[in-house]
Amino acid sequence: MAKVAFIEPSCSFNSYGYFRFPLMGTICLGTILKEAGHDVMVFRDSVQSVYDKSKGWLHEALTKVDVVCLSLMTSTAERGYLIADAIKKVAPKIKIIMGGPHPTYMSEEAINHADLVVKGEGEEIILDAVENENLTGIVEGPPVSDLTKYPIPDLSILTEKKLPPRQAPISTSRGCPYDCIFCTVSATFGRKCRFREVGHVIEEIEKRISEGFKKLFFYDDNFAINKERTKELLRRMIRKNLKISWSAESRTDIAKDKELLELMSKANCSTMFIGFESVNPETLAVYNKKQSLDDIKNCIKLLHDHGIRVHGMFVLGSDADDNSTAKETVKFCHEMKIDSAQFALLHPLPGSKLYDILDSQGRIFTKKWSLYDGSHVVFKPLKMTPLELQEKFMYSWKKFYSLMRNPLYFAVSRYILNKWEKANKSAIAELKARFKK
Ligand code: B12
Repeated sequence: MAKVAFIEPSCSFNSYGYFRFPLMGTICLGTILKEAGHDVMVFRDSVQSVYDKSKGWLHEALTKVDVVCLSLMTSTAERGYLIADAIKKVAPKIKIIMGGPHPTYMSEEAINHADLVVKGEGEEIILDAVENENLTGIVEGPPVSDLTKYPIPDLSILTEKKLPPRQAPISTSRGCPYDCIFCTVSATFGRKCRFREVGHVIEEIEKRISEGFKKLFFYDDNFAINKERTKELLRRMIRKNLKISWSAESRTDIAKDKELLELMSKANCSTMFIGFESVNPETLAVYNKKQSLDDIKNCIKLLHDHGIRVHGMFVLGSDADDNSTAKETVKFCHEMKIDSAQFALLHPLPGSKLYDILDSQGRIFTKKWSLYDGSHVVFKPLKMTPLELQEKFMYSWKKFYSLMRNPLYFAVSRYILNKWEKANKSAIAELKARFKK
C-alpha cells in the first residue's frame, strides 16, 4: 500500500485564503485512495505552509511518501511547480502526479515538473495513477458518469486540524450548461450536467452535522441548474429538520421560481452567492452571460424578501467597461442594498474562450500565473489602461465596504486590502512603470 500526500499549493496573497475553503478534488481523490487501503494525507499549503524556499525548508512528511499528488489552479501553478521541484530534488524516487484546472489545459507545461499529468477528472484514473509506476506522461481522466458511486469525501484526511474549513464544502453536481467566456467549468466538466442522487447528498450533510459543522457551502457552479432536483433536496432537508445553515452559488434565474425561493428559505439558506458579473448590459453580452440588469434587480429583491442574504460577484474589465463602470457597479450595489460583494478583475484562464480571444489579439502582457487570481490586471483592456483598471479594483473594494455602511466589514476589508497592497507593492510598481497613464 502506498503512502500518498496530496497538496493544494497556496496562491500569492489574496482575500480568498481567509475563507479556508479547500478544493474538493484532493479530498475526493484522497478518499478513494484511502478506501482502497492507501495511507493518505491532504496538505493545504495556505493553511500550513509545506515549503519555504528562502530557508530551504520542506515539510519532512513530503519526503517520506511514495507519491505526491498536486492539485493546481492557474494562480497556484507556479507555487505547485516549485514544491514539486523541491521534492524531486531531495527524493527523486517519489512519483509526482499533477491534476486540476491548470494542468488540464497546460499539461505540456506541467509535465516538466511531474511524472504524470492527469487532464480532466481524476476519479476513474487515480488508483492506476498511484499504483502503476509505469503510468507516466500526460493522460486524460475520463469524465465520471455516476457521481453517486464514489464515497462521501472524508475530511479527516486534511492534515491541519487546528484550522479546519469554517464551513463544510459539499459538491452535488458537475457541469454547467452556460458558456461564459471567462470560465472553464463547462469546458472541463461539460455543458451536460451530472448530479449525485439526493439521498447520497443528504447522507453527506448528516455526516457533516455529526462532525460538528454548523454551516455548509455548496460548491456546485449553479445550485439550481435542475430546479426540480434542487427542490427535492430542499424538501428532504426540511423534512429531516437538518440543523445546518448553508450558502450556495447560482444564477439570477433562481428568483424566477417562487416555490424554490420559499423552500430555500425554509431549509435555512443564509446567503446566496450570485454571479451578477456586471451592471453594464453590454458587458453582460460580451461575457455571454445570458442575463439582464432587470434579472439582477429582481433576484436581489426577491432573495431579500425571502430573508436570504445576497453576495454579489462582479467581474470588471470587459471590452465594454470603461473608467465609469466600477463606480456604477458600487453605486448599484449600495442602491440595491446588496449585503456583501466581491469585485474580481477579468483574467484569461487557460482553457477559457477569453484566453483564446485575448491571446490571438496579443493583449495578454504577462503569463506569470500567480497573478491570475482575479486581483491583478494581466491583459490590456480596451477602454482603460491596465493601471486604471487595477486602480478600479482597489476603488471598488474600498468604496463598497465603507465605514458608514458597515463598520465591521469596513475594518475587515481594510485590513485585507492593506495587506494586499503591501504584498503587491512590486507588482503595482511594475504595472506603473510599464503602463504610465
Ligand atoms: C470552491 C471554489 C473556490 C473556493 C475555494 C478555492 C481554493 N481552495 O482555492 C473560493 C471561493 C475561495 C475560490 C476562489 C477562486 N477561484 Co474558484 N472555484 C471553486 C469551484 C466552484 C469548486 C472547486 C471544486 O472543489 N470543484 C469540485 C472538484 C471535484 O473539482 P476539482 O477540484 O477541479 O478536482 C477534479 C479535477 O480537477 C481533478 N483533479 C484535481 N486535482 C487533482 C490532482 C490530481 C493529482 C489528479 C490526478 C486529478 C486532480 O480531479 C478532481 C475530481 O474529478 C471551482 C469550479 C468547479 N466547478 O470546480 C472554481 C474554480 C476552481 N475557481 C476558479 C478561479 C479562477 C478562482 C478565483 C481566481 C476567483 C476568481 N475571481 O475568478 C479564486 C482564486 C483562489 C485561489 N486559491 O487563488 C477557476 C480555476 C480555473 C483555473 N485555471 O485556475 C474555477 C475552475 C472556476 C472557473 N471560473 O473556471 N474558488
